[in-house]
Amino acid sequence: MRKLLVVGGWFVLAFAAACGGGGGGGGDSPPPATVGQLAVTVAGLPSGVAANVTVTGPTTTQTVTASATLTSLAPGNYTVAAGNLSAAGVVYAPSVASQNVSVAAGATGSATVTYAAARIALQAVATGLSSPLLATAPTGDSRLFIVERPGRIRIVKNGTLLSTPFLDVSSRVGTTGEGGLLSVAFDPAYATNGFFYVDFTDLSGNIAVERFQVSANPDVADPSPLRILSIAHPVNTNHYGGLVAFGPDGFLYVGVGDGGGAGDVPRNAQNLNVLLGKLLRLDVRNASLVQPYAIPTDNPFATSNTQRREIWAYGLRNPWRYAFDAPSGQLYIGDVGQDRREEIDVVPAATGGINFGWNIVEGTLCYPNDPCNKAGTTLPVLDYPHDSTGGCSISGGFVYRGNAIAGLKGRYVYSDFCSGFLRSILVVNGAATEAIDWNITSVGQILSFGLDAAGELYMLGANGTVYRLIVG
Ligand SMILES: [Ca+2]
Repeated sequence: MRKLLVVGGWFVLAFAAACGGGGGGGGDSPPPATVGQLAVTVAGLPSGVAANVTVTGPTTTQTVTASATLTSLAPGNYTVAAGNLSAAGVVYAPSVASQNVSVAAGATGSATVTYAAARIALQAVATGLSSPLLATAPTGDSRLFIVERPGRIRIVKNGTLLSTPFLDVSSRVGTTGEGGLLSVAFDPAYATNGFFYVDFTDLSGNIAVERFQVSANPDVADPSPLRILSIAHPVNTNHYGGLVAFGPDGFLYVGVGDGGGAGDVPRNAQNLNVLLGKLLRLDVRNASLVQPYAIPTDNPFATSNTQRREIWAYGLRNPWRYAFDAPSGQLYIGDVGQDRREEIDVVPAATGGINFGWNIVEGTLCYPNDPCNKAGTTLPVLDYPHDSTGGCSISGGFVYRGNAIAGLKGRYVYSDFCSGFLRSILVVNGAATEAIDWNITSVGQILSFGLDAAGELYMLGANGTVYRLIVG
């Protein structure tokens, strides 16, 4: 059954900010013959709300917060870039994020930035699922594949949740603590080779990565596995990590938690001799029983005899969800915190060997107390507290590159298991900007996100529902 939960709606405000030449020499007066002017009109914002507009030209970059005429400009091409903003709980998005204007000597160019309130609604595309932990699809595939924690992968096809699982490994999956079937990654060449990879905890609580292949029926997989990787995870039943994903480089990444408990007492995350508390990078293109994976030659410890060659990055506590954003070449990691901070790390995807700091730091704070030596660690671009404004356990999402929601383009979305919010940031030059809360409060605990082949986003609720993000 499909349900539509309308959280809000796009609407254009009936009023517009005052227009016209508010600055400099005035829009109606011709500028001197050697320079030009640019009249920027901001529309669609309530009175008193500052626009988020940046004008960049040959020799200047200026911030515009309200309608204004910029004077004494060198002739040439100017970019008028408009970003999202939020005011009084409402998100405003520009109709066009960037426009180019030519400014000629002795003349006044013009640009109009029109804002409208942007709202996101959630549309249920599958209900009655058992702890949906990931939604994904092979490249170019219109189906949506949903991982259920007890050990099944389900398919939504043409709007219908198929009753027969694509894969059912529940008899081999342990679900104690945070265990379960935690993710699936389709091979970049799935259309031709039919391979996909899953990450799960076995009946002993150890971490397993296995490869499967689709059967002659495209909606059902062959149940015989090829074991790629096993990682002992004794004692504790939390912090498995659990996401497998292919990078833009074609290698398989495996997020692995620190071994669990609290505080990483064995200091696994900083120990380069163990795979716990790491992001691993494997070449599985020629996977076989004899050699399940190879080490990419540019892994940071690829030639080491003392450190694990699988390691791509370290100092992670529980990288439950991470995401590659190919257009920007960035890797986003939502690393779950201990008792104080939840964090988002954003780094160039092609840079290996980064130490994300756990358990020296938790987010931006020393762990467990000041002081600490943060040298050599990469701190998050954003962290948030364990309190009423924050949450308790970040559920990392994806950078939105779809088409349905203009106000979300290029932004990284995330949630929190306890708070259930939907928030986004725009990362510019390594810094989090335009932090926005999209005011979604009604769906309870959020386990994870999904991304389909068209780049559209999904929120996965502990209530067993997969919600597609649509314009409200
Ligand atoms: Ca960190």
